[in-house]
Amino acid sequence: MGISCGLIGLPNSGKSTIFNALTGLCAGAHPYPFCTIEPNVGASHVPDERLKVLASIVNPEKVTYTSIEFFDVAGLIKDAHKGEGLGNKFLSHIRTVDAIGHVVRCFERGDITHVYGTVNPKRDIEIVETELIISDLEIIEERLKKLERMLKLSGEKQKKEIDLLLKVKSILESYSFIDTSSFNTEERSLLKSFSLLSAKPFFYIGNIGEELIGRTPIDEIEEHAKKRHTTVVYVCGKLEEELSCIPYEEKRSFMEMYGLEELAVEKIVKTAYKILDLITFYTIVGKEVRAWTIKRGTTCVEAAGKIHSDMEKGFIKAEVISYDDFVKAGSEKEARERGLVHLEGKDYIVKDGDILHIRFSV
Ligand SMILES: Nc1nc2c(ncn2[C@@H]2O[C@H](COP(=O)(O)OP(=O)(O)OP(=O)(O)O)[C@@H](O)[C@H]2O)c(=O)[nH]1
Ligand SMILES: [Mg+2]
Repeated sequence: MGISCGLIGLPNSGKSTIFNALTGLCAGAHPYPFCTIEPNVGASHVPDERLKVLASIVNPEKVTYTSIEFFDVAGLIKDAHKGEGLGNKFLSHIRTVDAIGHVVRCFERGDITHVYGTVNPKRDIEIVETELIISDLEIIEERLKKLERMLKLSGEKQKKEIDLLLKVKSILESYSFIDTSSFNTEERSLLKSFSLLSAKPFFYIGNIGEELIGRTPIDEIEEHAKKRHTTVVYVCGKLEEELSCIPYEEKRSFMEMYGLEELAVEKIVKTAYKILDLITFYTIVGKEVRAWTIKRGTTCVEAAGKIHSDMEKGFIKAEVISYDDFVKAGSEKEARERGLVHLEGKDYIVKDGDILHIRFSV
């Protein structure tokens, strides 16, 4: 199972266009605000050059990429929490995603309405982030009201939760996001239950016009991203949407023509992996070569559990070959003969690119 990413931003910032580019789907993307009402959901393969190389060596019947799911929701505008535009209730559709991509309109096009008249990334980011924060504050305030009623009847546990929520509330009221690493494990798990958008890893997606390809970064977004300790990816949504509809070989020559080194899906997936601190391991079993996504720091037995719960329960050892060693050796047999396969126990921390063969017994 892969990861999920929600796309947010002002109306007409290009969320659905980018969603289409990422998933190859055809969600409505038109030059009028509030085109998207119901959320669009779609998935994309996680582009993986190493998996391709492994497949070319092993020649399996099946190659299984890991996937990333994208959610495209309605546009947020100022005072959405008071019901402006489509309101803010639709944000519930992205409360369970792993990461958020905030689409910021940087392309100039007079015929595509900007709800505030001009292209102004800094102002737009602040409007959207204010609404996210207010939406989270609504959840916190509602919970606080409930807890305060309960406190009259009971005790300590509620008191702890109230203290935590008051702390989070004051962070949000200062227009900051929640850095979950500053809370202890118990607080983090409690916080997780509220699915706060402002506590999720996020990044900005600068949606640029063709004339800006190769002419980024854009200072005002970069400055804001630095303040928020995150990163910016620049894509030309419209061009990427068109590229997603053409065959692979032709795509590469168009990319060259436009001076694009990577596709939006490659940039966005890479960024999502980075901010979520994810790595990939591989399995070569029978006729299948497969990629798996895990959090950096995952142990071998936990990784085995990703493949199958029986492998976790009955874990004995794992045979591990690094991707580089496998490619150098040219085959699993040769890698074994050269002594490049090492046997690891359940506490071994899986490294990016490891090829695992789990020995288990149930
Ligand atoms: N020129 C240009 N047009 C774009 C770009 N990205 C999106 N558009 C156009 O902008 C319009 C709005 O794009 P959408 O993708 O529908 O925007 P949205 O953010 O999903 O809008 P809502 O669903 O209304 O919130 C469409 O006509 C797109 O074709 C871009 O990079 N360049
Ligand atoms: Mg849309």
